[in-house]
Amino acid sequence: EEASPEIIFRSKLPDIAITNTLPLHRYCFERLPEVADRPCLIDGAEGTVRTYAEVDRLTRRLAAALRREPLGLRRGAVVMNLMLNSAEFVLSFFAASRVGAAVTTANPMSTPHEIANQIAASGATVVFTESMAVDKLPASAKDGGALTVVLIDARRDGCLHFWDDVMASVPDEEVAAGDEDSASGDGEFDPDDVVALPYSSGTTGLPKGVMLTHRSLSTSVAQQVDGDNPNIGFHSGDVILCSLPMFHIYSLNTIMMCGLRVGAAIVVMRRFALTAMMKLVERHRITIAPLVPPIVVDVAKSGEAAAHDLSSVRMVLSGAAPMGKDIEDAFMAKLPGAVLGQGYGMTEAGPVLSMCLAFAKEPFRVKSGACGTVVRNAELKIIDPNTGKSLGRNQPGEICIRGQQIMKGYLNNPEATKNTIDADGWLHTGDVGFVDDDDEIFIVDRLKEIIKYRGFQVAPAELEALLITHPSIADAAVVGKQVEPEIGEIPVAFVAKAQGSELSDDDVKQFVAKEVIYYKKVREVIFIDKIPKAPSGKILRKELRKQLQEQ
Ligand code: AYL
Repeated sequence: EEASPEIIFRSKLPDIAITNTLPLHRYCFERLPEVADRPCLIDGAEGTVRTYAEVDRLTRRLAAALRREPLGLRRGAVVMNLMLNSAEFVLSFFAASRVGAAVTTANPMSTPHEIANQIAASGATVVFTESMAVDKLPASAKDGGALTVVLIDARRDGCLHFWDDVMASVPDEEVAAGDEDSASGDGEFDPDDVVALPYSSGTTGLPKGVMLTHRSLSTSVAQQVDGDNPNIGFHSGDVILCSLPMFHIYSLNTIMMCGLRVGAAIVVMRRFALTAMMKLVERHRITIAPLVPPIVVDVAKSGEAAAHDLSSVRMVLSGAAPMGKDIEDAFMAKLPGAVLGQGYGMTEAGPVLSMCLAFAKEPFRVKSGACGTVVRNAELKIIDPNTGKSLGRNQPGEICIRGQQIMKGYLNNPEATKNTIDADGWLHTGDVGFVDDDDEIFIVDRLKEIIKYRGFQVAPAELEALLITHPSIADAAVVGKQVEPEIGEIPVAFVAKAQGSELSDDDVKQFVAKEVIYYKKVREVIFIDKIPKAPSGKILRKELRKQLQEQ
């Protein structure tokens, strides 16, 4: 039987020549000679400015410190960034890149249990963190090895202080040694080395380490901001708001890496807060605001927008969760001078699959509610989830992506990798969408289990594994429930009680709340006799979701 040809969608922008064999820090700072004296990182709270030359110099100093004792990091090492947004986050990320190490990122609000899991799974031996998280760290790294803790905001016994102990330990003449051409101290570098290791549950199961390499991330950045007509027309005169957490791939890639690549100024907010954000827009004349749908809703609903001069903003990006046409329209009424559009990403995809073409330097007309067109230098197809056959325009199916930007695979998990990236190199997203007659992508559903609470991932498998450890719970299943757009979805637990148990829904909620970060909390509990399952043992989530809708 002849295989029918695949239907492949491409960007409307032509492919460009992409150099993706440089270490990521060199790629992101490639324009350093031109932008050396321009503002690079602006501290939102303090207003202090560090130039590109200063940031570059500081990452070299930190890299030198990482190479020496007591840190002694080499190519292949793993460092954890466990902090809210800060200059130190950026410095440790690029210092790690310089020594050939990978950075695994995590939310400092995580529980001790979650942090210990990620440290053990990633093999991190050094943690950059802050006071709010330091007491939650495990006593040691993987297999009882030493865990070195670098604190950015306090001094404490048993920890190194970022500035006083680590940065100050390097003699000036050693800083320049960070200049050599390779990423690692020993002169070895491979573009397929892992540089970022965020955790994501992907289409199924528990969170897994997503191996993003120097090659994949520089390709992704190039697809967004390189070329004569970049898909996102950022430039060195831009002032980019960084209110989304850098421990998440959206901010790490589209704000931090893309912002540095173009030589823009990045205004670093420790964490998002609506009023503070508007004040910063005014104070620094912010031109670019990358947001997530819940924040777009906050702004659209807030009476405060009118009290601030937000006229400097020319571009508002939204991504990481669905945003409907009505929200887009309500927001635009508040910021008529800006272009609002969506990017669609998935950690495993490098992360950006598609980006709004109204952001291009030479913009295209786009439709409200679309989440962009596939990025250049990549291929996208829509497949029938049952047959695997590729579908034409306007036919919804599973979105698949191929290109050099996608992950190398899941860390130490070839099985999960094989289930996500097929033999032909296509990454299967678990998202359902279609491509319309103008090459715009619309996402309409999700095949995968994942729940999105304000843009953050909640993996049902993680909550189910926890729930069934409760002695009064015989079986459990967790699905997402659509709620107000400020939140998106909440995790709802279906629980089958053990025989004779008096368990209440509050008992269940509190049991979970003790072990997980706030956005993974079970917000509703439904008791049920038996969890519906296929003969294979797979939970029939569709049935449970249907039950929720009928509630
Ligand atoms: P993860 N519309 C609908 N759903 C979306 C969208 C969107 N615009 N973007 C992401 N998702 C969902 O790994 C979708 O289900 O990465 C996708 O598979 O935390 C899942 O979220 C992936 O969640 C950008 C813009 C990065 C967006 C991103 C997304 C990162 C979210 C960089 O510039």
